[in-house]
Amino acid sequence: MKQIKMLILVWVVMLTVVFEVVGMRSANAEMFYDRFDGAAIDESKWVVLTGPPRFHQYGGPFDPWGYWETPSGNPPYGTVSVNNSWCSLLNDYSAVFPYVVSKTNPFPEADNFTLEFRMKYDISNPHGTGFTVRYADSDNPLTNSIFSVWQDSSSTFYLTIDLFGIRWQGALSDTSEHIYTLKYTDGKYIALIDGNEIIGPITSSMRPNQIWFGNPIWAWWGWSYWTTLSVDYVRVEVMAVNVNIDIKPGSFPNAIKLQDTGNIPVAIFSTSTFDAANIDVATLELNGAGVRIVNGKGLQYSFDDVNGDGLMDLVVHFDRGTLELTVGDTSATVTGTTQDGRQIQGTDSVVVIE
Ligand SMILES: [Ca+2]
Ligand SMILES: [Ca+2]
Ligand SMILES: [Ca+2]
Repeated sequence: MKQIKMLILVWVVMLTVVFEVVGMRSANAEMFYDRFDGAAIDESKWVVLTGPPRFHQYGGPFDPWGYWETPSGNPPYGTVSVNNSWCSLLNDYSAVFPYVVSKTNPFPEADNFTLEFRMKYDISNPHGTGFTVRYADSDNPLTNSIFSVWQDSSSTFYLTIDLFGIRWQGALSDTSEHIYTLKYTDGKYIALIDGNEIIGPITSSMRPNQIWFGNPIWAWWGWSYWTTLSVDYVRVEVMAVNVNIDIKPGSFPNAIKLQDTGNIPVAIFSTSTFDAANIDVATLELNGAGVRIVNGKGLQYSFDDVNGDGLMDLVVHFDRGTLELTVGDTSATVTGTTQDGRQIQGTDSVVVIE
């Protein structure tokens, strides 16, 4: 009998676990953000490269292989300036253009992320420039490209977005502002322009560790005018790790009566890849409600194997005083961070009554 009860309990717990509800309150964390709103580019975030060496592509344009050398022609190779909260890269007739590289890795090493930036091309010319996201494991700036936006007005390229070699082509000489987005979710990349998905999903375990924009090459095959570009902002957000939760462990539906005064217990489950013991309990919130603190006893939580899978789960008691649920809401979300700073979130269904 006890075993049957346990099985029913496990079944109910499984039924009530809801994975990743789209459009829920988000626990995403900003990891890198530059709005370019100072008097000059922020050199704590970017390395500005307006001099040698430059990358000499063996075969000329579009050859990813080559070597670094000092080009003929005197630096600086154009200017990098900040005006009206846009960072602009500019040159004129020559074979070398400035470029800007992220100073440290702007991307997370483990979690899902979203990169978003607003950029516009000011002029489109035969020598192309762009914005590139790559895994930099060598000196070659053109290999290990994950995502790039590129434009030139030679016969080959228009506005081009490239995700692992899959290309989307836009208009010739596009000088409109666009928001470009790269999302990495559970091993899959997608690319978006102005919110519309245009490439992907593409599965890859390769993670970027560098951004550059401008152009690092020496166009040794011919002097010409450059495509110029401006960037309004660059933002990288770390997406929260989805965890499995059970509001009112073992009971369903999860009725929340607003007139009640008691705590709301929530189980946060451990899995083979997530240990609930790593959660920083003080950071947890359930739709505005914090973990209950009892005078002299501190935060109200305990560890228990709620679903009987052999892994200890965290059971927290939320203080409903500041709960922001209203009648008609159908789900509630726990957010918080782990002790090593990863964002977590988990969602379960609720029935909210007066
Ligand atoms: Ca800006
Ligand atoms: Ca429940
Ligand atoms: Ca468990």
